[in-house]
Amino acid sequence: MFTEENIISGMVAIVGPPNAGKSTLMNSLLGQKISIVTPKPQTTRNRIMGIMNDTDYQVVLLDTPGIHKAREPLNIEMVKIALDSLSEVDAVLFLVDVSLPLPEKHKATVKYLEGRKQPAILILNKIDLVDKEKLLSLINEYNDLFTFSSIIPISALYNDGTDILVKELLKILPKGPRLYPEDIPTDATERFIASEIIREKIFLLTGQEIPYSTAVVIDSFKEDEKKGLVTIHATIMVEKSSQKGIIIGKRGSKLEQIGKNARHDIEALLAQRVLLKLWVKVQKNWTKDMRIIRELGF
Ligand SMILES: Nc1nc2c(ncn2[C@@H]2O[C@H](COP(=O)(O)OP(=O)(O)OP(=O)(O)O)[C@@H](O)[C@H]2O)c(=O)[nH]1
Ligand SMILES: [Mg+2]
Repeated sequence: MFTEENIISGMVAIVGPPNAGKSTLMNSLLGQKISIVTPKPQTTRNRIMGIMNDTDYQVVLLDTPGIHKAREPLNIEMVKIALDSLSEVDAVLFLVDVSLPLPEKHKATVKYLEGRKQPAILILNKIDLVDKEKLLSLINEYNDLFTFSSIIPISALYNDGTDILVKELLKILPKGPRLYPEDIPTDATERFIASEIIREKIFLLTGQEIPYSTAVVIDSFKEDEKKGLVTIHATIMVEKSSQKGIIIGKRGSKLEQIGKNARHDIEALLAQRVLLKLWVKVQKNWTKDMRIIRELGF
């Protein structure tokens, strides 16, 4: 029997360059979608918690924004969130995309792991895209950079190798009581996840700088239990009026599509019918304004 005091219990940060598959891995380990995923880099902007529970362990995962060379205030804040998460955790999963060569900038990123006492596992993700030889040469290159406690090739998308990853992770985490109740998969509110789902649809349905110039604010979130209906009002903030036009689209078609796709996923999340009303507002250069960035909850 495992008592509440002697289970394996730890916090784990998933860090790495943008687009490596960090959010995909978190969702895959949880068996449910908590973090949004898109093919575009810099999708995740916050620290998103996902909690894995079993009879003999609790692993609290922190999905983080991609670590990159940031210039704009919003990006600097995102990288800070990722790096700060390193100080909160018992272990680090450093995730990279093996279909890309090991660039100079990864070498700089690995430096952030140096001098820390927590163990770090190197996760080579997207192995479905490369052959074994490429994998072996990458393993050698990373071994020269840093002493990882282990190196695990996986495909987060196809859930391949993730069982081995969990086994390795449980070996390096401490024992202790659960940090969170057993029945909650995340500390994120439904409100926050709804705003992220809307942002995901914007990332998927718009191009160029638009995704990076948008933020989503939930203005109201009202549940009518009798009707089994949740009414959500949300504002999409953009930086320029030209972007407002693009998000709205011809006769409102783009905004309608964003709303429709988002509503579909939010209904699945809440297991209720959802009425989603979206507005678009210009908030000049908000990505450069620390005050607004803070107001948005970063
Ligand atoms: N082929 C393949 N694609 C993957 C795999 N894992 C993730 N992807 C894809 O890679 C893209 C980025 O995935 P995300 O999970 O959003 O990556 P991320 O590291 O969270 O990205 P940011 O939040 O932007 O830093 C998406 O298109 C995923 O479907 C994988 O194992 N194989
Ligand atoms: Mg992500």
